Amino acid sequence: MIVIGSDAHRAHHAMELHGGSMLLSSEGPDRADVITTAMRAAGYTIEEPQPFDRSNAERVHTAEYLELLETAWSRWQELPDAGPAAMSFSWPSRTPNLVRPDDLIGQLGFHSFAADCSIVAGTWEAVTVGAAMAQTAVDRVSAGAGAAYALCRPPGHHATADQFGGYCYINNAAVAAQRLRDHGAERVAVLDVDYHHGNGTQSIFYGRSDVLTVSLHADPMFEFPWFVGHAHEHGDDDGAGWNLNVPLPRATSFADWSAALDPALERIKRSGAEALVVALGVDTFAEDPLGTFEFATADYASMATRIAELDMATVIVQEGGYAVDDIGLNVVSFLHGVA
Ligand code: SP5
Ligand code: ZN
Repeated sequence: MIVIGSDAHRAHHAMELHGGSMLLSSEGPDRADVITTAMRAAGYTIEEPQPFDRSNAERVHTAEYLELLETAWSRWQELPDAGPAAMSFSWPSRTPNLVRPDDLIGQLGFHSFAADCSIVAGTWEAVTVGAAMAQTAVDRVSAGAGAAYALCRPPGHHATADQFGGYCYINNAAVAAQRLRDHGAERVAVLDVDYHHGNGTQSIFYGRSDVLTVSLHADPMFEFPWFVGHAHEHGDDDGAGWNLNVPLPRATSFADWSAALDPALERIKRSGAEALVVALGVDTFAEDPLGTFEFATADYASMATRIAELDMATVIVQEGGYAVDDIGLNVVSFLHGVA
């Protein structure tokens, strides 16, 4: 198994609105540091990514959105009352014909959808190196490696073409899927196993049939990202029939989740996809402070073994997982199951 990682993620630790206060985010550097330590202990060698390919990211994100991510922190510094993290206090209402404002705070609102997410000094560095990991993992798989894992941090699957949220800024799974397409795969499937719905990935490919998006997740009737992630969302236009959501109840066991995986794997087989991207969140773990599912460490190996039975070239990108003490063992369990 090829593993791509970097310490550049440490530059990013944002703030999030929690219980009415701005707190240091649950999505912190310790997550990737613990995964790195566990992987090295398990004998994996971690390779640095190649430089970030911005043109590839611009195929799934708008240029003006990436530019905001890149410049927001320095623009924020110029504000007289700049606090420790750049974020808006106002988001677009349900109104057609929205206009992107010139003002930084207005643009931060225009380009985000959740107050669990903000921009700090190292955000751009971390998110571009994270996307570069996904890109390098794709390049290795396109060159013939069976599977590669990108230790991305922060995660990506909530980020849409032009909005950050859910701790996500650049959608690494979407970047990977697009790059696999651009390297010649006629069709690509994304399987999102994070506890939360992969709303960003869904939305980026919602009108396209060349990238199948499949997500198993906590029902948005009770869980973030709310509003989307329902079973009736099948895709639009050319993408009609190319999105599959499997919302699941609170406290879902691995046995029940695994049964729900059957139709998802069948859909991927039937799609004719030539490559697979797995958006690997381990916030389905029983001890996860953000989740309600009841998975054990060994379940990630079972999950991976079932996915590996698809026998497809596979790029795995790291998404959520906040039970930091166990996150490394859970990821290693998954990777062992793939091999
Ligand atoms: C990638 C991913 O798993 N994103 C999840 C984003 C969920 N954000 C909302 C979390 C609300 C709970 N906040 C708890 C903070 C405790 N420090
Ligand atoms: Zn999650």
